[in-house]
Amino acid sequence: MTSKREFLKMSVLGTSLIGLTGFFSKAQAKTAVVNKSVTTTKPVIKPIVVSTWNHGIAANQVAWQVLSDNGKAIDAVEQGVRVPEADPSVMTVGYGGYPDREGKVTLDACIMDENQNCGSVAFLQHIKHPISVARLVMDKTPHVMLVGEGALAFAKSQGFKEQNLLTDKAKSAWQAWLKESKYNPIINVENHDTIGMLALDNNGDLSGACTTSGAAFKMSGRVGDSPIIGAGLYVDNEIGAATATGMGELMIKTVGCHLVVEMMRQGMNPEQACKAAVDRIAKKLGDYKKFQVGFLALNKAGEYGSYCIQSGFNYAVTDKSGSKMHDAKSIL
Ligand code: SD4
Repeated sequence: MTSKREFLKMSVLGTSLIGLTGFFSKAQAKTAVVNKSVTTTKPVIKPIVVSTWNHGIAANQVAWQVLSDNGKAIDAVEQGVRVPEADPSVMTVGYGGYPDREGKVTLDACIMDENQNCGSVAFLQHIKHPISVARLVMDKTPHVMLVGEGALAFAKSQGFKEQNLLTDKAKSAWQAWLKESKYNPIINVENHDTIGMLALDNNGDLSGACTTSGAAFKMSGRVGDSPIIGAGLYVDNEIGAATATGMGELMIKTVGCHLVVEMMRQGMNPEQACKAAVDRIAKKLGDYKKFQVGFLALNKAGEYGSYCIQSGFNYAVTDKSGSKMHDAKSIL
């Protein structure tokens, strides 16, 4: 007898579900429709890696080395996002990131694989590579998310070394900000650069990673969308994956990346799904024009797309043909 898993595999191959209700029970048929996978007549583009912003090019190159060597998507995204985490010139991710209003660099990151495994850290200080701590939360603990002191203690137990993440440049920016101390939590084109990365490997498996120092000069203890599974990142290996950048509070309120993946499940292509999530945010939030939110999605067929509120969001795509930057479409 056909198991549910085998049946779902058949739907990936394009088997029509219509008319099967006589063969399967009503409940089975409903599950199959709800879980319908991305089907395509075009050849699958793999491997492929996509990531947010200009720093995505350097990050994708490292991810590509893993993918082109037949490596797993989960390893590719972890290795890829470590590049901006270590780069002090990227002032919104990892080492060199802008601090909170108390001058502390606090990092958020999460990672998710093709089997729905995920790991996350939030409000983590003194550790240069939060994504690798998140990976170990996924691989070595029974939990999904560790925060603050607990996340730091876990990182240290795994051999990570504490270091000062506040560079002179970030410290000067914070000191300049302190003169007015005006807390204006608008994340717009001047104040965002989280890296979110999605990859499809040669095996056809999807994974994603997202890492950030969050909103500059945020309140101490503030956590954004980037370490929250469903908000800043989501992966469903039957359908596709999504990641986000911009004002995290808006992604959390709408569980934005989960929404994008669910829209793809309903048949939208990646760009349409990202637009649907941006439109949802715009509809729920009267003054959306003040904010920036950008989604980036990749489906099981290796098709990608993006959408944002403000123009200016771009993303990097790397596949067999090389690397290229794309401008996301926007409402404004
Ligand atoms: C946050 N979404 O913490 C992040 C900020 C961001 O590029 O995207 N920065 O809200």
